[in-house]
Amino acid sequence: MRIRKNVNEIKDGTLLWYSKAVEEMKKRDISDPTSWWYQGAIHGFGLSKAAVLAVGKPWSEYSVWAQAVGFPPSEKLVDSDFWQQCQHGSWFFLPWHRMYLQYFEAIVRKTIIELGGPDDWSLPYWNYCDGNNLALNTAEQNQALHLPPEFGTTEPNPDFPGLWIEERAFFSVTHNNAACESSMRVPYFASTQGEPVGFGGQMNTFSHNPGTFGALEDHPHNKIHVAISGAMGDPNTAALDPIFWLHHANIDRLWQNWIQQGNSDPDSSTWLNQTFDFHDENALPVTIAVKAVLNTEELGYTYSKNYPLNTSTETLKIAALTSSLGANMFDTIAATTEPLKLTSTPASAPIDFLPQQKSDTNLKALSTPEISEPTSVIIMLENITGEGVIAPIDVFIRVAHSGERIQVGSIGLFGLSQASTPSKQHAGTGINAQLDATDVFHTLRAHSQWQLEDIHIEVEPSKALGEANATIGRISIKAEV
Ligand SMILES: [Cu+2]
Repeated sequence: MRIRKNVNEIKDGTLLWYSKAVEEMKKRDISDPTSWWYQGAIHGFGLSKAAVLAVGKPWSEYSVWAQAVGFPPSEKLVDSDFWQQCQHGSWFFLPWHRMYLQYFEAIVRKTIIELGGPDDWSLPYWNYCDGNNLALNTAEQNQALHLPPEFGTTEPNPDFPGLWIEERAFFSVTHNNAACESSMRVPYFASTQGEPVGFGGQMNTFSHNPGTFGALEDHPHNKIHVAISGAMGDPNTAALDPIFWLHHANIDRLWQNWIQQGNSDPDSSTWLNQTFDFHDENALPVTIAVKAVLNTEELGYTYSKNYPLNTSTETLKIAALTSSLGANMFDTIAATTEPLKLTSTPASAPIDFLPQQKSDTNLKALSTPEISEPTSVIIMLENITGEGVIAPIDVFIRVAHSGERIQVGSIGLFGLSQASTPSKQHAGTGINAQLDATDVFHTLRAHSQWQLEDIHIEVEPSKALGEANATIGRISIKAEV
């Protein structure tokens, strides 16, 4: 049994051999399934020339892919069943990425053996969840939020040139963006449209372009992608950053841990029998079904550590929300009437709400401290469309008359451009996100003189937008009824 280890705890040659293998795989032609380029294109491929800023130097999908050996690839390759396959906004997100990692890891291992290295190389994982781990001291927590030094900081680490990518923008993530606990507490895997999202995502068919994300996919997955940003912030280039694979190993580990904690995968045959196509380490095509990847030990690997519940500094927001599921429905109590465009520099924008008449009881329950029954509240941000790579967007509730502002959470728009572009399988209606605002509402209603009509919702990108843009189609507040 191979063990995938925490990157911050390995002392052996794992990263040195990874770096050498990446350099070797980059020398291979983009049409070779074992090349770095082909492996990246399995996730996504695009040739947009729209400029994106990273470390002050503009880049585009085109400029990243033009570095590939054998560029441009043939049309036949681009349109094949092997490229642009990543599953997002879907209950196939977790199994597809597990398959993807497994074949990638085997290709890297074979490359390392050919280079004269060990025959048991395993992909390490980057455990940014430790950034919120109370069992660790502050220095250890902060270390977990930074890329391992081997990947380079503002320039490549000279001993590990293969682990660097020029198009990487930010080097650390915030505690908030690394939050894992609330997703780990969602007790069911799949959800349907309009429900609070499940751990693993929405029941749908092949889903290359995202719409609504599952809990784990939303956070920490998406937020880590856009917090690292650069190539990692765009699904069409993300897998070309060597850190991508360590990020996804952590996501894969969290799925394994979630099952070990007593939760269950879907038993639907639609999910279990869905197949996907890849190439193995000998560049031979393989077709594999979801049901074949549900047990990592049967696949020959496990992880060095489990996710410890109850040790996080994070507030357990989703737990409150999901505990009431089944018994209660959610009803829209207020919504914006016009789309909101994000501003180009970090700035906030107030949104006025028009509370709807029929939800009188909800309004009362939300604004009256005397009513002790907790009412779950969700903020829905829908039809978010735009272009480019945008760092996590912080979402706040502001009380107009007092100016008091409380952060509800943040959203990561990974795959924004793809979700905004109509295609064969996708309407291009953008990304939908939801945030649990229950705690914030209960904090607010404990304050005197508070009225629901008095609140604004503010959104603020955590980094300047640069060339990117985004518009939120509609923001609404839903409460339990
Ligand atoms: Cu990803």
